[in-house]
Amino acid sequence: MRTQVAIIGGGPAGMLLSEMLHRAGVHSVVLEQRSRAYVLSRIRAGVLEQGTVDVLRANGLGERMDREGHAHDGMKIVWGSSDSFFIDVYKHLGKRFVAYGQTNIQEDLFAAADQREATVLTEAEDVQPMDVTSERPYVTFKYRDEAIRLDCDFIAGCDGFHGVSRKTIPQGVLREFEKVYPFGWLGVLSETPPLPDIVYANHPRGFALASMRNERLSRYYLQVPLDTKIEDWSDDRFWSELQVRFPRELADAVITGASIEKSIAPLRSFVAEPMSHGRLFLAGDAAHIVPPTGAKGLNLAVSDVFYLSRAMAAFYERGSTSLLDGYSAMALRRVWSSVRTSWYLTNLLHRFPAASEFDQRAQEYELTYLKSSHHAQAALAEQYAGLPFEEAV
Ligand code: RFL
Ligand code: PHB
Repeated sequence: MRTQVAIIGGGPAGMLLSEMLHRAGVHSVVLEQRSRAYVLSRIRAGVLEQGTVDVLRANGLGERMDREGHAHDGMKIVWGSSDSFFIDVYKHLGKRFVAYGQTNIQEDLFAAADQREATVLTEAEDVQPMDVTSERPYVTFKYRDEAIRLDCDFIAGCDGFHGVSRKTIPQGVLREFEKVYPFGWLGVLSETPPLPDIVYANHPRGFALASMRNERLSRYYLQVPLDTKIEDWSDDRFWSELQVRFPRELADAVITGASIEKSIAPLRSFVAEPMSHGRLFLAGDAAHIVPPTGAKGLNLAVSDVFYLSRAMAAFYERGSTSLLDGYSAMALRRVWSSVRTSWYLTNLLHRFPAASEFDQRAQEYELTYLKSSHHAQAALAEQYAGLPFEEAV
């Protein structure tokens, strides 16, 4: 088999890259190790930055998002019994967010791929990028018991944190930066009307978050210890713990109901540098992970793909390699900005098991400062909104 770009991983990064390359007249093949049903069953992100929304719209993926997504202006932070402030991203930056599930984006991407009869091979096994530093890289894999070699000009590693692509970059070239947090998030999806705003709560019993997918679908999270077992968390236990962690009037406004999904995710910050090696280019979670506190992971996958598809399009249109050469440095500027913001919000909003009384007081006074300072709120709004995409130079 031969293609121009072999894309490993059919998550949001891989499928969006395939769509954007197609629109630039570049052919790709997507190799995904899981089934489509499995990929669609993963409940993950929900909050899209304006830049992400713009990219999706510009690539024909906005129709259902604009119909079913829920636009909002910012997020609320609450702590203590009643302290709170609203980070008004719209007021400070004129940008809005859209709550629209990653599952829906993934469905929209598969639908668009089907329409253009894209080659998306699911349940591809033993996928392996080969000869990435040569002019003629290729990918080997097994598909329906047949061993296949896919020759290509470039390989895009969009295979998430546990994928194979990053691992082919040799030690000594790759630098990894990592921080693991001593807790996880227990998430519940329920068919109940959400609270009107996204609310992040810092409470002595731990962090809690209220979010949404649409007017009839809510998403809530609780900070839990890493050894938490899902079986120990009945719906009743989840709702009563959530209500304890929110101030009274918000707790009373939470409409509870049966969960339709419940899962636990560990929290981690991770960045791999550089994001390219020879003709292999990493995008999305394959290159970096953020704790979900800033709602940045999917948005970073989209900005990586925006830069990478533009760089590949420039190569095929004009034979220019300068954007490909600069891809890693450009993508990493935005990555580190969001990595830092997610780390900051994680520290601000969670209860760390080993925190000293000093740490606790410092955290409380950081919240007090944020509440009192217009400038601090403007700075946080700018970071939460995500940096604008850089122009091609
Ligand atoms: P994905 O989604 O992990 O997709 C990678 C794909 O690659 C496949 N794969 C392979 N295929 C072939 N061969 C191999 N060897 C392969 N190894 C892996 C996998 O099966 C998979 O299909 O990475 P991608 O595309 O980079 O997308 C990243 C996002 O999924 C991720 O950043 C977000 O979900 C993070 N995230 C959030 N991001 C946001 O922007 N806003 C949010 O509100 C938000 N909330 C969240 C989140 C992530 C969470 N969890 C569970 C980690 C909330 C949670 C709870
Ligand atoms: C979500 O809706 O799933 C969500 C919202 C905000 C976050 C993380 C996840 O910070």
